[in-house]
Amino acid sequence: MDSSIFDLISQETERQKKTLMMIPSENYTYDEVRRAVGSVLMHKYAEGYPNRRYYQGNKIIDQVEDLARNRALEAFGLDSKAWSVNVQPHSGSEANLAVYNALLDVGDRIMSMFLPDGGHLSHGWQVGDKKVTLVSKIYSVAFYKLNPETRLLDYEAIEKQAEEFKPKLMISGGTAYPREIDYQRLALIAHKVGAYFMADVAHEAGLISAGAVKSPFEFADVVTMTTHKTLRGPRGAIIFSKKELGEAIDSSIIPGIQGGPHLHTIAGIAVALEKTKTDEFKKYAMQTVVNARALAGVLLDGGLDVVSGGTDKHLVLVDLRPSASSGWFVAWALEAAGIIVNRNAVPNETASPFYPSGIRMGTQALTVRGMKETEMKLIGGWILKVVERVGIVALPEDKLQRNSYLSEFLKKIEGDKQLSGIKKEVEELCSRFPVPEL
Ligand code: DSN
Repeated sequence: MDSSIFDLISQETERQKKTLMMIPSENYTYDEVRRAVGSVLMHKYAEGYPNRRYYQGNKIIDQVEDLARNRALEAFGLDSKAWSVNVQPHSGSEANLAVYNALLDVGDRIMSMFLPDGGHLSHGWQVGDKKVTLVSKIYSVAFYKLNPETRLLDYEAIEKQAEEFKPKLMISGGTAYPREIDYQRLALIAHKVGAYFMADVAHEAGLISAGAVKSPFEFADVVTMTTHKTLRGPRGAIIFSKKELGEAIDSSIIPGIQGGPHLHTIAGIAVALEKTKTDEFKKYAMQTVVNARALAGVLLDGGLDVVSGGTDKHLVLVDLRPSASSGWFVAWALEAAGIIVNRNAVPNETASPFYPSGIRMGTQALTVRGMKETEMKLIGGWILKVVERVGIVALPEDKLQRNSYLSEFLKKIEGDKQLSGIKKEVEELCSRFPVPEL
């Protein structure tokens, strides 16, 4: 036994049990998924697709991938005559890249959401003229922004921009937009200017499958998602496309950008997809949204600037500037209190990506533990106390740029009695709501 690694895995298991997992892109998966992902399927090479492999010995493997594909269609209520599905992307970014590679030529135009407003790196992010992503080097990308007042998508402005920019691909979705997206409206805009419409629902996938938020499938040409967020599967991704685009997307994955599929992961995805059919999963998805709304309400009542005034899904975004703080201070102080969130850019961001102005929180993993509105009130109350405490113990903003800053600040919060008091309460709550199957 490699005790170096397995000791670390044990420590990480304990950390996951004793702290509140509130990063909206994380979740606890199922024991069966962990077993599938750790199975002998990882020994097999299977370039190609079921019944069209470049390697021998794939009769069983083909059944695994077919099961995953069929379950993916079922999980989202899709007809195999109208939709194709590819379960091989190794990640969400590769899924998106495969779509661009299939549908676009070098230099073609993409229109996607501005990253600090809640978009995603893989949608072609560039900083001014600085092309920081491969996608921005290959394609010409323009970003739509949120209305700066409401911090909501401004469909009229998007329409105007699309008419001027004339993208070949319009993308919705990202990582930090807490509200429902009007997929019908975006599809209309995209199709009016002759663009494909791709909905990236990495965050919402599980909620969509359960009917807890709107589905893009009626309107989009392509839908991409990761499998490990609200969907509760292993790390991976899926591409759904209108039937006529399926062949191009399959070829774009292999030989386009990937080699052998990770069948162990695909088996884990299949297990997670089957679970979406259960009443338990549907209840989890609905309660996740109820919990996020409850959490947002507590934070709003406590005087925090909850972006857009609330949420329609699993995530809550807080702009800390009106509280005279920053995501950097608060995320570390919350960690000292056993509450794991991530610091995040917010709409109208004025700070740098490494020291952004907000924090982003999700309720999906808390809900998996069985927590409900009562617990959200408790947790929201702790978050408010931590923000208040940071206001007292934080170092001046100008120190943010110093290398020694983190250790200085951590030392300060390490011995802080109020934070360690909350940490004890968090551990007590965690022991009352154990993580299932861990
Ligand atoms: N890193 C994911 C998130 O946190 O939303 C997106 O890739």
